[in-house]
Amino acid sequence: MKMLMRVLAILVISVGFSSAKYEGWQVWRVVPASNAHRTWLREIESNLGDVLDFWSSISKIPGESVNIMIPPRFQGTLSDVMNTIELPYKVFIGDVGQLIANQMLAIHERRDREPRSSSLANFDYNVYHPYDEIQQWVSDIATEYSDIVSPFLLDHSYEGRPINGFKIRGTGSQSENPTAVWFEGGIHAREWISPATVMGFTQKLLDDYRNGDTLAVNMLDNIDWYIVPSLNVDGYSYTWDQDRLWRKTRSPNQGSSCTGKDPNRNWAFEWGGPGTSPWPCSDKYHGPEPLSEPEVAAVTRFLRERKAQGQDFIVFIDWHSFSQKVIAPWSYKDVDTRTKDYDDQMAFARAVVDAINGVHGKEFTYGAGAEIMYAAAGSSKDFGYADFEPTGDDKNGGLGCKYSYTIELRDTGEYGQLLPEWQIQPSYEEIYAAVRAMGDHILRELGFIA
Ligand code: 0X9
Ligand code: ZN
Repeated sequence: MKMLMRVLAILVISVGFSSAKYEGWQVWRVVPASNAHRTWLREIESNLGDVLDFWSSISKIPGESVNIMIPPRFQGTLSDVMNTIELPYKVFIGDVGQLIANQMLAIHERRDREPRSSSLANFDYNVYHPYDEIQQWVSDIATEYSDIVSPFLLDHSYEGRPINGFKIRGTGSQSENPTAVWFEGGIHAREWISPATVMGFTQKLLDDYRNGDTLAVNMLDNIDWYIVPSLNVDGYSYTWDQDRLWRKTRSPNQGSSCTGKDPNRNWAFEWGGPGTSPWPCSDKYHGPEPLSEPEVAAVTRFLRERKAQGQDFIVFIDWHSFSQKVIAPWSYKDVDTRTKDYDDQMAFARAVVDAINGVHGKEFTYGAGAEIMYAAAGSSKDFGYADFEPTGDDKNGGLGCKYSYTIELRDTGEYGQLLPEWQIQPSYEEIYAAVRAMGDHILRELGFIA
C-alpha cells in the first residue's frame, strides 16, 4: 500500500496541480467505519490533498461521511485503493463539470432573458446573485427601511471591492448600546447558499417587523443586528467569473503560484494550530500571520471597536455550507473541547435545530466543533467566543460572545457546494425560523420576554 501511495504522489508531481476545470471530476461519498479507514483517509488527504478536493473534512465521528471531489486521472487508482482497504464509496456527483456548466448556463440564460432587477421590489430572493447585486441589495434595503436599517462600509477587500454591511435597530429601541448579534455570510467563496440565505431571512425579518409581528418587533427593538451578507467578496466574484469551486480569499502568496488563504483559519485567536495548513496551496492555508486577510482583519477591528465602545455581543454566527450542522466552540484543540458555557450553548443550538426541523423537516446536528467534526484553529467561532481583552490590540482575545457558532446550511452532500437554486427558498425559510428561535432564546435570557 505504501508503494501505491508513492505512485499516486509521483503522479501528482508529474501532472501538476489541479486546473480550475472540472470536466469529468466526480464527487465520491465514503463512510469510514473504523479508525483504520480514517487513518487511510488522512493518509490520502496528506498525500493528495492538493489534487483532490475534500468537500468535507474527515470527521472524528465514526460513520460520518466524507465527500471527496476527484479528478478523472485519479479515479481509477483511487478506486483500486478504496477496494484494497475495503472502504466502499458511492459516486454522488458523476460529472462536476457538467453540473456546473448546466447550472451556470441556466443562470446566464435567465439573466440574459430577464431585465436586471432595478429595485428592491423586484429583487428575486430565490436565485443566486453576483457580487455587485448583493452590495446593491444592501443599499436598497437601507433605503427602503431607512427608519431601521443603517448601512456601513466594513472595509475594502484585498482586490479593492467594497464590503457592505448594515445594522438593524428597531424604532422602539430604548438603549444607546443594546446587546447585539453579528451575522456574517460568504466567508467561503463557493458556499453560495450562505449569502442567499442571509438575504432571504433578513427580508422576512424586516417584513415581519413592518407588519407588527410581536417577536420580530421585540427582536429588533431590543437587540442590534449587524449583518454582512458576503464577506469574502473577491473569492465570491472569482467563483462567478473563473472557478465556481474556489474557497479561499484571492491575495497572492509570496514564493508560491497558489493564491489565497482560508479566511476561516486566519482569525487571531489560537491561529495556526490543528486543522490548519502552512502551505499556500492548501485550502486550509492559515496565511503568513493572523489577520493577514483584510476581510478578516476588518471584521475583527469592527467588532472590537463596537465592544470597546460598550456594546456587548450575545450571538455571533458565521454562515457556511454544507453539512447541516450547528457548531459551537471550541475548535482550536483536539481535547477538552467543551467550553464552560457548553450546556447553555447546547440548549441554544437545540432550539435552533428544532426550529429548522419544524419548517421542512431537515435534520441538523449540533455540538462542539472539535468534538463533532474536526479541529480548526483560527476559526471565526472561537474568536467570537473567546474572552474580550480590552487592552490588547486586534490580535488579542476575542469578542466574548456566549452564543458563537458556525452554522453549516444545506445539504448533506447530494449537491454539496452546488446547491440548486430551487433550494434557496426552503433554506431561508427554515433558517428564518432558526433566527426567530435565536431571538426568542436571547430575549428570554436578557429578560425582555418571559
Ligand atoms: O472547515 C471549515 O472552515 C468549516 N467547514 S466548511 O466546509 N464550510 O469549510 C467548519 C468549521 C467548523 N469548526 C470545526 N469543525 N471545528
Ligand atoms: Zn465554509
